[in-house]
Amino acid sequence: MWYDFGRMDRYNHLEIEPKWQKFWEEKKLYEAQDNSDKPKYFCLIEFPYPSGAGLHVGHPRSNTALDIIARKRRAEGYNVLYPIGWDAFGLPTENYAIKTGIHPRQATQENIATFKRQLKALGFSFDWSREIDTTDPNYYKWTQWIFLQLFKAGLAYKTKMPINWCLSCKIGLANEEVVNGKCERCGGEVEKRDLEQWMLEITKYADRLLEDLKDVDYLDKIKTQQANWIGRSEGAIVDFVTDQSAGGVTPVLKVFTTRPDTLFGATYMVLAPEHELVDQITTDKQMKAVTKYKKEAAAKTDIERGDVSKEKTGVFTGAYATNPVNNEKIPIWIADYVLMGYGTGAIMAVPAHDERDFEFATKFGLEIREVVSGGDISKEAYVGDGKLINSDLLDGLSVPDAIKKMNQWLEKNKKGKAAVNYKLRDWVFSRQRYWGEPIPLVECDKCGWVPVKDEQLPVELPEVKKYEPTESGESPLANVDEWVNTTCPECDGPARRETDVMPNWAGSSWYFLRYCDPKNDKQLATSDKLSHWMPVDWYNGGMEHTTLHLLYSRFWNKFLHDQGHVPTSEPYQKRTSHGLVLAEDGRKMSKSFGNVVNPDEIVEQYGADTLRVYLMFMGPFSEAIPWSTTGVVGVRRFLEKVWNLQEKVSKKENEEVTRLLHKTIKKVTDDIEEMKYNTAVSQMMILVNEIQSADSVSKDTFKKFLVVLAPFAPHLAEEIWQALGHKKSITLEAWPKFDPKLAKDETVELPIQVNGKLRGTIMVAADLDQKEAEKLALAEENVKKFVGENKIKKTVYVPGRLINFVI
Ligand code: ANZ
Ligand code: ZN
Repeated sequence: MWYDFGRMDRYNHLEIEPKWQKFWEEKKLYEAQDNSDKPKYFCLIEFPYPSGAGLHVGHPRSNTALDIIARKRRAEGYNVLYPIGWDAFGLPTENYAIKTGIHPRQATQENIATFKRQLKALGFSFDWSREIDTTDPNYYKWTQWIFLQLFKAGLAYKTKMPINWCLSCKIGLANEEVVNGKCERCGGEVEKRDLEQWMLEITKYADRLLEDLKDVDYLDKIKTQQANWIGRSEGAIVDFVTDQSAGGVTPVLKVFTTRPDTLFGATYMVLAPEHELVDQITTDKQMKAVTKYKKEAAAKTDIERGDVSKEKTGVFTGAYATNPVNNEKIPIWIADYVLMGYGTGAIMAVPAHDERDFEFATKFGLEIREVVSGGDISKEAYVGDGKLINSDLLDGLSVPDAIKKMNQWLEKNKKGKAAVNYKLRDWVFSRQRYWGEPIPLVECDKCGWVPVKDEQLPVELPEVKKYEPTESGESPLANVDEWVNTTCPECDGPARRETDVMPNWAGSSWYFLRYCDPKNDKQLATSDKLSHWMPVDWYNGGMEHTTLHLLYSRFWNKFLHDQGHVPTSEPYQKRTSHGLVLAEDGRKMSKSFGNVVNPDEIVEQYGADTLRVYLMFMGPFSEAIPWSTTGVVGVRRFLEKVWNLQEKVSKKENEEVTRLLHKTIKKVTDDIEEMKYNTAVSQMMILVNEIQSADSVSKDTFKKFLVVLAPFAPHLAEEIWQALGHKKSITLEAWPKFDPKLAKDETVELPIQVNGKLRGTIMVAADLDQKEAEKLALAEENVKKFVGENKIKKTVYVPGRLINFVI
């Protein structure tokens, strides 16, 4: 007998799981080879932020999904890189330091240790030898180096920016960190403040970031999000000359419009309250009202201002501008529905064809002049088949033609030109905080901003006693005189270090590159290794990161590619996303709701394999699914059944089991590629039930089943595999092939009717598709005869039941 009856006692995950984890690690089974004849495959998950709360059961959903891909690819003969690391700079750790006085580095180390223990207990096939940590000076040295390349290429600049300032966190927030006008982190008040900020000119890459989406395999919804965030609009910039000249200069207002065809319908103009020309053009009489309005607008967030449901407000500046197409004088207003950060911060208002303008004009009694026929001016203004009216040279043209003609006219008469505008803004790359990468620049009175020399990188974070930002809003680093005061790398004169640090998006914008060569201290990675591994073949992460993180990292990769440091222009060939794991009560898991599931407890009680298989089985991968303890127990039962199948192994096996095995191999093979993990698992359950009710299963069938189960439940599969007498890990076993004939559903006798009368039958697969069924049915001799030369008007096909031709 080849198996040991002694093993047939309980399925003891507590004994099995740590044992095989140790075995895999000792054998270095998951270490990726930089030199290998095998084709490479780079699987990537978003590296976690090691929070104090430990691993969340949501993390392993994505990790397991790509672990399954990684394990399958190894079995298919690929040299796989499936790395892991820590995105460890950031606010929670810093706020913890402020509260407890524990250095963020120490807290980070402790959190990493916890995460590492938890991830290892789940048996992921990460290449731990490539572990990276964004807060390690050997890592952030290269983050700083990349920043300097951007600076040297003219893509980093410092400017006063109105930023969202949280009064209690004392930190500048990105727009998406402001939720309903409040700080996303603490819920506190947010106001606008002008602060000097380092900016990265991502807008220079807007076109390519949009254009190159066609070359990558991202889920459609992800491409859409990227495109919407970039927000490309085609239109024109038009110059309106004002009537308020000061000191001999007449201010010219530039507007961006997507509808230059409607210029004859522009009956007034609106400037954003912050527009730089507001004070210059406002008449004395209107100055008081304008100043008051500007103050009120400053207190609102862009989100409030853009809210279409809010009643429109605004004031007249007293000034007029000339509409370049008809020389009409139109009034200039300021209103907060025009945002400074978009286009030119000024618009020509066409109330007949723009909803917001319509509301505004109605409220303030401004003229509404229709210039496109067929539109209901009170609602959706532009109707596709409308023709231009009241528009002189444009009359009778369609909207697209009128846009073209007007753009030509503007250019010819030097009153404007066709233009493309993007919603995408430059990236605010400064944080006035401590726990981030220091920006490696020095300010010298003589030389200005000077990059730190490469040999002097990394610029390490100095020790500080207090982590709070200063009252002035400067970073706590500003208080460390010995660190701040330095010498200029250019002229050796006295100089000061930049005290802002980088935002938490920095380290994650290039980490995939570092995985290719994590220990290199001469460069961020050798070109050989980058060429070997890049691009990432499959990247999975949360939908919440498919806008900014994806855009930022694509930008950095493109820039580094342009500079000759990186082989491909796009970093990720394929990008998918998982849904959240919700709490059993259907809400988000949160400490404050007391509904958090701790993965440690699940691993302890049911085992890592149960957790892994459950996370894949719980529901469609892309959907948010509530946790279910009953579901976990059900999966555990399934694995116990697998365990017990060991008793059934014999030389014999019935046909049904063989057939189902091949079907299962096929389904699991296909489903994994489409991330239909839940149906892959249910197919394996069907097979296991079938074997259980059969007398026996052949060793060959059982082995093949274990190989397809292994990516899901690697510990259990390995245990049984080695119990079957194998000395080598199941990881090294090739992915089984299926026999397409056996994998097919049973064949059925399909009745063929012509005009409802039975004319023949054929043997076909039960799930045959319609096209094939028609072809086969029409080839049948008797059917051929009855159909003859007649035209088939209609075909009714019920797979497995019948096919009927109506002639
Ligand atoms: C005249 C016009 C007539 C407009 C019409 C629209 C319809 P998208 O498509 O999002 O790019 N606009 C321009 N700058 C703005 C700003 N800073 N704040 C608020 N609105 C602004 O939108 C472009 C349109 O939004 C522009 O085209 C402008 O209004 C407005 F029948 O100009 B339009
Ligand atoms: Zn200098």
